[in-house]
Amino acid sequence: MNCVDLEIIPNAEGLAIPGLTYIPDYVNDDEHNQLLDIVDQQPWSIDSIEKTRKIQQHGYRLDYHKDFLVASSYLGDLPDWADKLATRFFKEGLTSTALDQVTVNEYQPGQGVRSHIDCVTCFGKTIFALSLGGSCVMDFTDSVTKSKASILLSPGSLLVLKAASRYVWQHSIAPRHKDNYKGREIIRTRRISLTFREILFPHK
Ligand SMILES: O=C(O)CCC(=O)C(=O)O
Repeated sequence: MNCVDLEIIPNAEGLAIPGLTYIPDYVNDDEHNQLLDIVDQQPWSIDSIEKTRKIQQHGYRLDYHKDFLVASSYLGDLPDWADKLATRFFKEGLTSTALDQVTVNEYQPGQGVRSHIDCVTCFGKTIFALSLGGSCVMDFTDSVTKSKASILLSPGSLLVLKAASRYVWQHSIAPRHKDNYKGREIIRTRRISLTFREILFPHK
């Protein structure tokens, strides 16, 4: 079992964002559909930053003020489906630390997420996002050089952010109904992302 963090891997699109790994079809169609079914059987709440998007939280409940985590409360062990994925990430060497928080994000067409770097003092060095449902373009901006890059997140894909892609590059999803990607128009449909993080002390 390889539990060592992966070195920088050029993603499939050849993006020059150090530390970004994009794995298309990380889950197969059956796993994808099962995950969507499970998520859709759980209650939703409203996220505390954007105030419009629906979320579900597992492991820890997180409350933010602006970008900063102001409170967390332990909710219990991750549910089976999340624990299985977190264990798989660990076994495959995608993370060397245990992930203990999962946020499920729902994006209806027209919804997005503002440009941000995940709170550095609140979360560990690797951030995961597994995409389900519709595709969308995620935009990246280097906080220092202001260079920009975009990546298409397809259903079943896994995005792993570490190193500069986690600490230097901001990521965002524009609130729009369709994306243009490499000359292709992609109509947004409901997208769900499963984000996995490690909560750092003293935030837990
Ligand atoms: O929807 C995603 O894939 C990313 C979500 C995100 O950036 C976040 O929850 O901080």
